[in-house]
Amino acid sequence: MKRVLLTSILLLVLSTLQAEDGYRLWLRYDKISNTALLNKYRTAIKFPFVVGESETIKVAQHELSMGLSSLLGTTYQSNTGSIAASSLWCGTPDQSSEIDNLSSVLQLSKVGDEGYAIASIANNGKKRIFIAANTDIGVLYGIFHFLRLLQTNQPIENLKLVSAPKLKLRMLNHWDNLNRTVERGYAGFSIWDWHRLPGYIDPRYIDYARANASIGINAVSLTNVNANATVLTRSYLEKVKTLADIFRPYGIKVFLTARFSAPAEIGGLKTADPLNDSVQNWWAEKAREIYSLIPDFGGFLVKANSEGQPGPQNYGRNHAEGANMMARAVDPFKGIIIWRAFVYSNENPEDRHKQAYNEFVPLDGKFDKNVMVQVKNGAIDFMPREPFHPLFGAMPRTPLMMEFQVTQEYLGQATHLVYLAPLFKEVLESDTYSKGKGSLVARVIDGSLDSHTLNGMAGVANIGNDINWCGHPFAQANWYALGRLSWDHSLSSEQIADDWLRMSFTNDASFINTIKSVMLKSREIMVNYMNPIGLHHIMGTGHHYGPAPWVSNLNRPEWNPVYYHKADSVGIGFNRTSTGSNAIAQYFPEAQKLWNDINTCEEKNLLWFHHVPWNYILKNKRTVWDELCYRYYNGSEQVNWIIKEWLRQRGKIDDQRFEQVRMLLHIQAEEAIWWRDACLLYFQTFSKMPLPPGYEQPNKTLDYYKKLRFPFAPGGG
Ligand code: BDP
Repeated sequence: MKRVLLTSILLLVLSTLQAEDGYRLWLRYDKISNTALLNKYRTAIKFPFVVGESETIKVAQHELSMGLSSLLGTTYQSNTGSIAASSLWCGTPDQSSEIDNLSSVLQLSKVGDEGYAIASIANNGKKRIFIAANTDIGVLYGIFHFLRLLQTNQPIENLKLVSAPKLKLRMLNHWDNLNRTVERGYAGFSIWDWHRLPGYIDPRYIDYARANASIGINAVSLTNVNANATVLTRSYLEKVKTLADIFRPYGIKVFLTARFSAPAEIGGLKTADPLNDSVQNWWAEKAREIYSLIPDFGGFLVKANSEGQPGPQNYGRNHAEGANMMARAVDPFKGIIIWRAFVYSNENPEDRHKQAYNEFVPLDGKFDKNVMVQVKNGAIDFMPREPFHPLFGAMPRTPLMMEFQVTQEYLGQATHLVYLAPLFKEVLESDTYSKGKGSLVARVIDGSLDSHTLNGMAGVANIGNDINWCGHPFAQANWYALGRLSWDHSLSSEQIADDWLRMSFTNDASFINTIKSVMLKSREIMVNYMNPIGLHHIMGTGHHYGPAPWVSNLNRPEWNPVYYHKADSVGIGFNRTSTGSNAIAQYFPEAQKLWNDINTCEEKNLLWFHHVPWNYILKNKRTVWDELCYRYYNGSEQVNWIIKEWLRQRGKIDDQRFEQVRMLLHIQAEEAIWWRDACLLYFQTFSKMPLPPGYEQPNKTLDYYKKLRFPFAPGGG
């Protein structure tokens, strides 16, 4: 008897422990611990009804029943019980005459195809909460919002809110290979189990779709941009169809990456020339085949003539000719082509910063109407900090889509705690000045600046088959932030962090306040210990982990860190002003003016745009060398501050994630010192200046750092 009891206690302990492995993401729905609030919610919510029959409505009913039952600790089964006594009605005007009658009070004219309204309204003598939308997917999004209000312990007495997405395409780009490795993936293998699809449906696909729908993500590209044509063969398309069928009720469209040479590789043609009739027919046929399986297929995402990928230039054609040929194949089915602007070439001696702009701006206005050009946030490559890409604002006749990187390739991968919303916001709120002051990047990509109806934002996913999806428990916040900002780029980083923390951990105010402040500072801390004052691209070769500013022997000049920092006996930094590469001329005059003059260029971008003497005195009276030392040391010390704050949270959250984060933070602290010492020791060989007094001397040599090797670092794809 005793043993049975002990075993069940052990099992209980184990199961509670297992429950906090991070799998549930921000959709934990744990019972509300504040009893007064719990009672209020229970009183306010009776007999929920979600009206309708569609697959999406079924999903919505299920989510609502599950969410309410779990949060409120008592069974709520939607659409059972008395509709007259119901106090929570969800649906569309088409399905519910009550909602139809209230559509102007609910302001449904403002919510469009995907938005929703949530309002408390006295109706037939009863106070009810309505979650209403014009479409079923809007109802599902509204239900997720309502559940979020409960999860974050918000009042629900007098609700009156209207929400509609600012962007049409809210997308995750997976860089997943068919063999399940993930290029730049740090959270295990791909969640797409290609080998066992279409027969075996991993329940994870459904949880993935739920998580995306809960933050409004409505498009996913399944495969690596360094594409494999095999995914376009029949047997793989059947697998893709299964995923598309699973995602459809959640409002998610599937895209595939298309290898430009596919007609030759899998189609038996001699060429992939976009102006060749048989090539055009091949793509048209392929599109027909795909749409016969997946009628709402989103379209293709294409990386062409970039880093060795095939493309139209192999046949003397330009990017528009390539993109338009594919666009015409998917156009009859309302598909789109997302063509990436991430191009640069080692044969081009021009500053890499300038190459995409030079290539694409002349093509503005030449793309078909169903082509979007996807532009990385900065002109180099997802660095910890980059000024916004000069293409934003420079192609008014082409819908430009934002590409952020959620997977932290250059930001500590899945080991460092770095909250990316501040990075995303910094870019979105940058002023391109393309149409005068206030021409923010956000307004370029949401289509409002240049009146584009196609618009969107994508994030390179950080998702893998690790039990917690993203490797680092806090990396989930970056997936979450990408979704929330794609829906509404005016949300603050703080609001998003607040919601995420409450939903993922606890509503305990002291935990929220402290850890929110950690999250909000984390990106700047990392910039300081990795890439202060505008340094960039000084990471290790291939795996991109850790510092290697000394690398100078790679074949392609623009792959060498020395190309970017240009440290020499005089100073450090890349002169991109009018006396240097003049990349700055690609920006509109106001931005140019700010950055061209060393006196007005913000310190955070200094070495991005200027080659600055080591002893140049900054506004804060420190020399450039002293400032670098200050930043590197400050950044690494700040990681210790994060650790201190984290240790104070013991007991406020589950031990499992507490310990996981604690261990990762210790690695982060060691690696911050690695960055600091390796970079400063190396740059010191040029500056020949000592560390300012009071700084602890590095305890390893530059040679030690240079010899470090990481043959099996993850993410190689
Ligand atoms: C770089 C990655 C590389 C990607 C490339 C891209 O290192 O793996 O293929 O971006 O965006 O940052 O195409």
